[in-house]
Amino acid sequence: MTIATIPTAPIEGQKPGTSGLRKKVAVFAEPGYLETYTQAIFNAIQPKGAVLVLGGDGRYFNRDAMATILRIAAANGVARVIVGQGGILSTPAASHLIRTRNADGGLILSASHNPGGPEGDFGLKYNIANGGPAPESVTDTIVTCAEHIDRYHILKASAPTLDTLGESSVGDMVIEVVDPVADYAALMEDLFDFDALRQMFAGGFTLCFDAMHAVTGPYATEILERRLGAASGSVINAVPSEDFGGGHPDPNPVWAKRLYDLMLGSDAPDFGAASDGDGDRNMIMGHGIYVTPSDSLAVLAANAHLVPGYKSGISGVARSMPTSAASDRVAKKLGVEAFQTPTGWKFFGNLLDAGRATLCGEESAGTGSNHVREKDGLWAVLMWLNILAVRKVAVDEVLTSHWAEFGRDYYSRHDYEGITADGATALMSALKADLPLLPGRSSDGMTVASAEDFSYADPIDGSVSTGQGIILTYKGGARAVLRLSGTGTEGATLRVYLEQYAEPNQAHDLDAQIALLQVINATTSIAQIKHFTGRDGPDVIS
Ligand code: VG1
Ligand code: CO
Repeated sequence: MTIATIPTAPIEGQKPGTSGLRKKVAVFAEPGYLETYTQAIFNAIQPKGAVLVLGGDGRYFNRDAMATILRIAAANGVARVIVGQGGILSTPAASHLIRTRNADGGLILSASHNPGGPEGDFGLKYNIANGGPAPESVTDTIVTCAEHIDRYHILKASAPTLDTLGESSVGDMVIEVVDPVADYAALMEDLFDFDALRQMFAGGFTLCFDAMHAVTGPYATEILERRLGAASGSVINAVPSEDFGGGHPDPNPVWAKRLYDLMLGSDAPDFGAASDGDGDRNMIMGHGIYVTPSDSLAVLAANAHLVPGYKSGISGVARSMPTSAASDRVAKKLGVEAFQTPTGWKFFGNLLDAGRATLCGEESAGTGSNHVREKDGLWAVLMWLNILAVRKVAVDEVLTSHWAEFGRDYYSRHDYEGITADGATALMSALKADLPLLPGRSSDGMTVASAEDFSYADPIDGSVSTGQGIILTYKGGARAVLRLSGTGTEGATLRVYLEQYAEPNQAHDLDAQIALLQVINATTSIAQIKHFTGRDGPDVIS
């Protein structure tokens, strides 16, 4: 095996964000950049003799990056790499493969919901042996290695194409190309009542699943159409493309507008859903109704016992801090633990491993369980379908009956995209400086009850993560959270999360933006959003 050792310069500021390292394709494609960062990961994890899983969402640069990573892996003594055919693995399927094959870890090539193509984004994320995103202790080591690196090792021979199933080798390393869908689909068959679902579709139940030209196309077609019998064509935008058909593969009312409009129109099917670039997010809709991800988590928690994989109940529910309190109310009623973690799936890993939480969710359309260690878009869709098959009611009835029992947490997220980094930092600093003065302050009919800069102590390993966002709790059951995005690649994005609780006997049929008007106005003025961003309103409301 002939290895080249190539001098390289340290790379600074490569701290992974909320979910791995994301940069413009042009940055990843700079000579030596991907090579150096990959070597930094290997310096951190010491992969001699290791078994790794490798897959990506198929975006532009996926194949080139994979060929480079395979050559560097071989030169670093990796024993075996398990790769999805064509370089494809959805994020939850990669997580499952790491677990089921007892791999030492995995590399996932994706920038998730960020746009793709030559002008778009690329990303690289390292997952650990439990199948989940590396915790901060590991990513901190990778950053240190990147800052001190002076060479990388790469096999001189080229890597094989990844189109043929089976084993081959480069140098001393075995490359095993597997069907990206098979193991994942088998896991779904274990968790859900496929017979009941087949009967539901045979009985005329209709569905539209928007794969957004991203990685879930092949998974959704196999599971929903082939195995469950949904009508052919139920999965739309099913063929993955390198630039996601020019859109953002982000399943929300803005980017999945075609589906959104279809579901609100008179010809809507019974159920609508979408997933993102790498298949870990979900959007759920019924005829005439959009289910917020926060409500979805609460509904799944309340109904999980109806699904075979969770029939003995759940141990706890974890939600990210900006996610609404709806799931806390369900946990309380079930008598199970409720956790509030920082944004990002990596914070759920310890709770899932320790059996403290069974279901987890984020307001950003991420829902999942202990079946893998990533959020899982298709899993969320199958949870909903299984619950509908058992309860034999429509999505809107599931929601209205949930609200009648638990009350409704009106919820919305306002994003100010592409603002200046200086303005964004100044806004957060001013808010932090004001924190002690905010309790008791009134604005637009709302009074601040408490204000905090969220920090999280992991209940399992005690690690502490500070500065995770500002929480403003208002009197009367309202809350606002402000934080800066950690996944963008241009300027800064301010996320403002807004919620208002309505008791079981209060109105549940208001438009969310109307129900939230006071908390929106109060937060806009207290955080001086117009002043610091120069914007009159958000770019994206979801
Ligand atoms: C966003 C979401 C967060 C999610 C992350 C990764 O992060 O808000 O909830 O975990 O994306 O999701 P941020 O820092 O931009 O708010 V994905 O589907 O990219 O893996
Ligand atoms: Co994603």
